[in-house]
Amino acid sequence: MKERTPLVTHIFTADPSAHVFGGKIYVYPSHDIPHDGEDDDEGGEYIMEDYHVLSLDSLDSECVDNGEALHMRDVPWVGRQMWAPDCAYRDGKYYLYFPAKDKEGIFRIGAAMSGSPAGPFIAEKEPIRWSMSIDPAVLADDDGRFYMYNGGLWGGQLERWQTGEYVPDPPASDPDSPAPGPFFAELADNMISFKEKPKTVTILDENGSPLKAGDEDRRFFEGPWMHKYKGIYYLSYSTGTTHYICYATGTDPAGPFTYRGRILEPVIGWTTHHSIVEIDGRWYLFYHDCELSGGINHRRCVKYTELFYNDDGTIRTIFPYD
Ligand code: FUB
Repeated sequence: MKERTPLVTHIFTADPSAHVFGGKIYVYPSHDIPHDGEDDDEGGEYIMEDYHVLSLDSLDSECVDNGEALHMRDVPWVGRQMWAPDCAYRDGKYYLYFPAKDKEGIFRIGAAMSGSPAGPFIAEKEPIRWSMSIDPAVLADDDGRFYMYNGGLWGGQLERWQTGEYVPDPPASDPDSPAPGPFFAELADNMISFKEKPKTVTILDENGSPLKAGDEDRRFFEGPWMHKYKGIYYLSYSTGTTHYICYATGTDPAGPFTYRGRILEPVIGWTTHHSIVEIDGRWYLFYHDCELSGGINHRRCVKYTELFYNDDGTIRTIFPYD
């Protein structure tokens, strides 16, 4: 596959979570459905109903669409909008984590299981207890523990959980107040439940103060991803309204993390969403844009490009069309 070109063109794909399982590359994207409806601030245009797992033997090979891996018709609790998923492997089983609105219109995270990284996956009948909001990403840490990071503002409903309870119409946040962070929870040994209620992760500025809600160039919006490089935890995420992929680093998986910079400048389209994975000793960014559809926000395509670290552990900013 060529860098910075769509991995597949026969369907629209977004939100790629990439992993190496058994020496092969697997990409878990959302599957955008074309329609003629309007965009809105709640993400109503993202009406996805199923997942297809993509795979590549290596970055030089063609990308294979392994077909439908899970459909909302087979998940009893789901009402609509199956958004950005991720996958984790433990003890011979693959676990797909996915956000969707339940029948009441509240985003929850579901889990589904398979013996194959390409699926098909069998979903649990209920969402994960205490789960809320969108965009799960799971880190398999070196010590055998698994952590989920997730959340998203606006259509992702993160503002609605700031009291710990679901509030359908929360007051607008003060731009000088600390920005809502993503949720963090350790997965239990069964991989389909949390050990305890998710906590909020804090992202600090260079002075050790929490990033503010009005700091739209740097604060968390959606699409968290966690990877480890040379023993340091790298939390990366989209800034949404300003369309950057940024990152923050820390020494504890639960945070706090300190803002370090930008990984990806804005792409064609409103959303930006990514994952970072090591393949054969080099590091890659998987991301999406709307190039394939000529800029239609809900018709996206997933791509990859190499990512480079500086000697001090900072990441070189990627300009996607240079
Ligand atoms: O794909 C639907 C939503 O758009 C995702 O959950 C967000 O991260 C954004 O990419």
